[in-house]
Amino acid sequence: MKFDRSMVRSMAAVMQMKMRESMLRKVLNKILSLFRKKRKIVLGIYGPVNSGKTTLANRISRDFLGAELGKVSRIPHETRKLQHIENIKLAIPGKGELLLDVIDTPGIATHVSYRTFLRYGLKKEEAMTRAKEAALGVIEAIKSLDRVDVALLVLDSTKDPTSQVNFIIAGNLRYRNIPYIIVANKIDLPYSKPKTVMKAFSGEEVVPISALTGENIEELYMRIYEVAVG
Ligand SMILES: Nc1nc2c(ncn2[C@@H]2O[C@H](COP(=O)(O)OP(=O)(O)OP(=O)(O)O)[C@@H](O)[C@H]2O)c(=O)[nH]1
Ligand SMILES: [Mg+2]
Repeated sequence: MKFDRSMVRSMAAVMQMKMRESMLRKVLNKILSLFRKKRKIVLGIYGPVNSGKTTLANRISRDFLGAELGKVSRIPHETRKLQHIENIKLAIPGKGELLLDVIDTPGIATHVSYRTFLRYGLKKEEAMTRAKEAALGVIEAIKSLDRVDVALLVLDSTKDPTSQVNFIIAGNLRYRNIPYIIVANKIDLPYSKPKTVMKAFSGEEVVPISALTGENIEELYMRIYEVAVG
């Protein structure tokens, strides 16, 4: 078969067009991937008192920034103000990156009494101040829901998950359409029952972890990424 000049010219034009198209596609994909891979969200950590929220926030902070954030204590209502960790870069191999601003919130309780703190050896005055701050902390935690994109509901998997407070928090998150993951924490303890948490919240996403030892934490990071980015 013979090619005349006009055929060669039009073939060259088609090839040039295809090359331009492919370059354009590459550039577009690059721009789209920037949007896809560089999302930023606010991740709120919620839950009842003593479930391990600050321990988890500290683990996230240590894993990504190399420094801890807040004080952990066996005395309830240790966190009484919001604590922020900013610009955590969550990179999931083969998937992309997600920037996180993390908020560790005060434990939510339906009943706060200074008498609880007396049992932990606090003096009456200290206990009363702590109770007042704890009650304000609960309000702060609930108010912070307004600026959260994804939430972790951290539960102590050694305790009965069907408490009023757990259902109130989950109900609030659902009502506000905030996607959330239930974290069944403290699985390092022998009497931990993550399956009981799964049963109580059947049909919901539950990730068992130990914030203290780091067990299964990578799975949680992956799920945060998937819930945020889809
Ligand atoms: N064994 C075990 N203990 C944990 C774990 N996570 C937290 N704890 C312990 O549980 C207690 C409460 O932990 P915090 O991280 O202060 O809990 P919190 O939910 O932030 O508590 P508040 O701020 O008071 O609401 C501390 O004694 C922690 O060491 C865990 O994964 N395993
Ligand atoms: Mg705390």
